[in-house]
Amino acid sequence: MDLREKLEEIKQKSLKNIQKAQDPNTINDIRVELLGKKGAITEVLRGMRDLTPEERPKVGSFANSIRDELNQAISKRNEMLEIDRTAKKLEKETIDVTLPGVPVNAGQPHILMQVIDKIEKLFLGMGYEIVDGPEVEEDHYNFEMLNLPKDHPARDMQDTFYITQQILMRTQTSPVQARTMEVHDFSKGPLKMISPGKVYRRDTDDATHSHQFHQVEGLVIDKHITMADLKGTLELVAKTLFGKEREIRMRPSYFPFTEPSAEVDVSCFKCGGEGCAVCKQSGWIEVLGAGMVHPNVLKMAGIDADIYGGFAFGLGPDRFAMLKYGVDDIREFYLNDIRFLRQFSQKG
Ligand code: 2U9
Repeated sequence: MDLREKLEEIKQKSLKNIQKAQDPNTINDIRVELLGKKGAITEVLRGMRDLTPEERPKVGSFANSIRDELNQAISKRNEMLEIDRTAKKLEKETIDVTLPGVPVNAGQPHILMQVIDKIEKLFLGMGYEIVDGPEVEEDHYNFEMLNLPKDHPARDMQDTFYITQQILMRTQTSPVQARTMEVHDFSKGPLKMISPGKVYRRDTDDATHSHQFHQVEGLVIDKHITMADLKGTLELVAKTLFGKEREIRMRPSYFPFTEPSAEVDVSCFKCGGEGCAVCKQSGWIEVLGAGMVHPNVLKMAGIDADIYGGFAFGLGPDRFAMLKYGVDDIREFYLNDIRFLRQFSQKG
C-alpha cells in the first residue's frame, strides 16, 4: 500500500470515528492519535523520507490537505457537540411560565389600623400633630385634669381598671391631650393634635362592648376658635370616612370636659338619609362626640381661658369599622381569626 492509500484509509477511518465521538475528550484523543507526535499521520509523513524527490512534495501536499480536512472535521464535530449540549441544557432548564406560582402570604394592616391610618392622614394634612401617651396612666391626667374630680358623678359613667388608687388603665385618650396642653408653648402657635390609641373599660365583653377598644381624640386650642371650626372639621372626618355625600348634624349632649357638648350624627351612608336597617330608619347614625373645651380644663392646664379657647372631639375606630363594614360583633376585631381579617385586604 503506498502512502497515499494509507493516508486515504486513515482519513476514512478517522472521519467515521470523529462522527461517532460523543464528547470533546474522545475527539481530543482522536486528534492526538492522528496528529500528535506519535500520531498516525505524523508516522506516515515520516515514511516520506523513502520517497523520490519528485514524489515527496506531491505526497506532502496530499498529507497536508488530509490533515486540514481532519482538523476541520474535528472542529465541526466539536461545534456540533457543543450545540447539542446547549440544546440539552436549555431543554432541562426550561421553565413553564404558565405554571401557577407559589402564593406569597403578604400581611396587611389590621382593619382597625387601616381606619386609624386614614384618620391620621386626614389630620396630618390639616397640620395636626399625632401624639402618643401612656396606657397605664395617672388618675390625675385621666380624670382630674379633665374636670372629673373624685366625687364627680360622671366617674360612674365608666368603670375603670385601677392598678393602685392613683394609677389606672386609661379609659380615654384625653390624658394625652391634657399632658400636651400642660407643656405646649402657645407663643409658638396653636395646639392642634390627635391622639389615637387603646383605651380600657371594666366592661363585660359582649357583641357591643369590649374591655379594650380604640379611640381617636382631637384637640385644637388657639385664640378665636368657634363651634363653626369644630363643625367644619367633623364634616371633613365624616366625608373622608363615609363618603363625600355625607352631612353631619349636632345634637346637644353632656361631657364634663366640654361645654357646650354635642353628639354628632352622620347621614346614613347606606340609604343616604331615607331610612334603612343600618340607621334604624332615622336616616342618621351617631358616630362622634365633641364640644368646646371646658374653661376649667384650660385653667387646670395653666392656659388663660379668657384669651384661649378650643374644641375637642372623640371617635371610636371600632364603631366606625363596625358600621362601615357591617361587623356585628366588636369581639371579631380582637379574636384575630385570619379568615375574618383577610376580608379587609387592601389589595382588591
Ligand atoms: C381634653 C379636652 C376635651 C374629647 C372628647 C368626646 C367628646 C367623646 C367618645 C366618642 C366615642 C369616646 O370613642 S368614644 O367612646 N368621645 O364623645 N371626647 S369630646 O374631649 C377632650 C379631650 C381632651 C383636654
